[in-house]
Amino acid sequence: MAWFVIYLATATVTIIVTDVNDHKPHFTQKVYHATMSENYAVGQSVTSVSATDDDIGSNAALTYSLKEFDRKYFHMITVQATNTGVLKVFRVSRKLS
Ligand SMILES: [Ca+2]
Repeated sequence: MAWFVIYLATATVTIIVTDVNDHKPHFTQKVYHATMSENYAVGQSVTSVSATDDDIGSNAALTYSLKEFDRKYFHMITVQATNTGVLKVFRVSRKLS
C-alpha cells in the first residue's frame, strides 16, 4: 500500500506598477498565473509581468513592486532594459514535517 500526499498551496500577490507623469501604465494582462515547484530556491524567478505606457523616454519607464504583505515570500525586480517586472522567491517555508 502506498500513499501519495500532495501538498498544494496557492498565493496571490498584488503587483504595483508606477511610472513618471502623463499617461498611466496598464498591465498587459489583468491576472498572471504561475506555477512553481516546492523546490524553488530563494531568488528563483516565478513569472514576469509587463505593462505598457503611452509616454516615451523616461516618462515611460516603469517600476514594479509588491504590496508589503506580499513581500514576505516574494520580491519584485524591475528590468529596465525590457520595462518588465520579474517576481522572484524571497523566502521559502517548508514546515510540513
Ligand atoms: Ca507614464
